[in-house]
Amino acid sequence: MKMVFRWYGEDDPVTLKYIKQVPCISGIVSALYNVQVGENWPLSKIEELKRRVESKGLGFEVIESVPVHEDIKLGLPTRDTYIENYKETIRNLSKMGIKVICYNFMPVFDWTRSQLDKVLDDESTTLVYYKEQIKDMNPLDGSLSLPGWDSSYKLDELQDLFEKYSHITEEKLWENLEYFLKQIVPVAEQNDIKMAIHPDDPPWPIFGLPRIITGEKALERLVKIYDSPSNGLTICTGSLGASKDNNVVKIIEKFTPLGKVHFVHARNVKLLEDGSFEESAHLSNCGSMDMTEILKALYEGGFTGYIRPDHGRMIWGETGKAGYGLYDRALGAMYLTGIWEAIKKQK
Ligand code: DNO
Repeated sequence: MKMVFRWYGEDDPVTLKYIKQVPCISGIVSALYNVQVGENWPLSKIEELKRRVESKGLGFEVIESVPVHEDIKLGLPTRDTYIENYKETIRNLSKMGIKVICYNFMPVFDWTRSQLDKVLDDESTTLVYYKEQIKDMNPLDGSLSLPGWDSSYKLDELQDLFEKYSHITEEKLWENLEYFLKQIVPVAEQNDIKMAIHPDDPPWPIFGLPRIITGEKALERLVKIYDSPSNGLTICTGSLGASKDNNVVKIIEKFTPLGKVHFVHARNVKLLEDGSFEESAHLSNCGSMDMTEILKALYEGGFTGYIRPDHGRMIWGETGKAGYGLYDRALGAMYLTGIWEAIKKQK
């Protein structure tokens, strides 16, 4: 496995220099943040990012994410233009040495939490999803700003999107995903790129919008849409693990030996009685996920892909992008690397 770290580009307070100082990190996961969703990623901009990352002695082989335009998810006639752009982006990324592209198919909102700064007993802060809080939230209120909330939408655009999605059943969303993949995957295959879909986070419908990449059955259906090593998965332990219905270890045991797991987001979540959850430190006894079992399943399945520590708490007074500070993620990366080393040496 290759341990990588997410970096949000020049504006990220966590610098490449600091990331490089975490000894287990071999590469960066990033994206072009100033290209509009649906537009083609220009070669020159990708090259610039690659140069920046590599100049610090870090690898650059994973993109998270190339976002999918809503018209593709909605199956609108305009989708074909956006799909062509996506193909061009795949070709350009391949030219720059990218091996894995992470993407998701969540309507409108990406990952969603109800609070970003829940204070824990140890006075660190973390991201949480409390069902009670979500119940009282109205995305059309306009003043909400949480991760995954695309603040570039104006209120009327958001209303329009909600109206359009009111006609999209889960089955229809699957059809639109299938249409997309059947065009994208062959291009990825020709260009030696592995597409890795990220599960929906949380893995259930929110605000009346459909969500389909929710668990084992969905992943099975996904890989069957187009049988190719380029049609694969990002296993996000915290997203899948947020639902009691998902057995993350079993999911890993199933898909890793099939060569479908290209990217792993490793993080822990503490599940609460009512189906809510809190993000915790990576350590197994801080949450509901058993990281040793997770890594064992990957190891035994022959995993050779990329893995990154996922959201951490904000600790030691660090400020910045909630969940994406340096300290707790670095602790997580070292912890995961330690487990991996121990598993490997015992074999
Ligand atoms: C959350 C992330 C997600 C992820 C996208 C993948 O922190 O794991 O935002 O980047 O959903 O497409």
